[in-house]
Amino acid sequence: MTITITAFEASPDRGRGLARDTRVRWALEEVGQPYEVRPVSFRAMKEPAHLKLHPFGQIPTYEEGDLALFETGAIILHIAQRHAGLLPDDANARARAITWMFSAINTVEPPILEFANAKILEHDKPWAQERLPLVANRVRDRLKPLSARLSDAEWLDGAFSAGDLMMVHVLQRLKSSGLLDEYPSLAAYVARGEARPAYQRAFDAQLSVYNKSVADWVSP
Ligand SMILES: N[C@@H](CCC(=O)N[C@@H](CS)C(=O)NCC(=O)O)C(=O)O
Repeated sequence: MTITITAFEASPDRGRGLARDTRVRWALEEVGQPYEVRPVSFRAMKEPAHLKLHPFGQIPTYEEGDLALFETGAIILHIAQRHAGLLPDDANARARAITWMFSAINTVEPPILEFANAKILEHDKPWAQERLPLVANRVRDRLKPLSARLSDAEWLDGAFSAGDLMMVHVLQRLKSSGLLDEYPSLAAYVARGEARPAYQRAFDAQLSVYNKSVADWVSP
């Protein structure tokens, strides 16, 4: 059955792979499932056809036969439960890997998004310079224990899992800030994730959409 995901028609991060379709692409590459991509414009994301798939008017969405999903946590869990390669067979190890997925999106991602918003969307506010260090420290409050837990292990709990995939993608948003480099084991962890062939394929696929959108813009 064909899998179709949605992604930004024109990547706001200029192909750096931070948009969340990249984590879904990566999961599909890890389990060897082919997929199609339907690019959507910012305007189309807020129109009824897309809102039927995603009530908040965002990307990515996931369609497979008569199943339509939104939320990358749910999408990646669905992929990981149906195909081998992203969750261990042992029931307890599987539950722990799923715990890391939730931890990435519920505990680690929120302060990182708050930090990104403070830097990008709020930088010109009169209170921005006072607020930014507070928000940065909230990120450190997550990175420090995460780095202590990872220690010198390769992945968070044994073999690479959907938990690592989600955590690596969440941490990538910090790369340009310097915050990740304060925790060398986490920076190396992210680099290990990025070195996986499945990640490389996912990254290249999302980059080709960006390059195409630039080409269309230069020569319509
Ligand atoms: N919690 C959602 C977040 C989805 C999300 O924030 N998507 C962004 C792109 S990465 C988006 O569509 N932004 C445009 C908007 O919110 O209007 C998930 O994990 O799928």
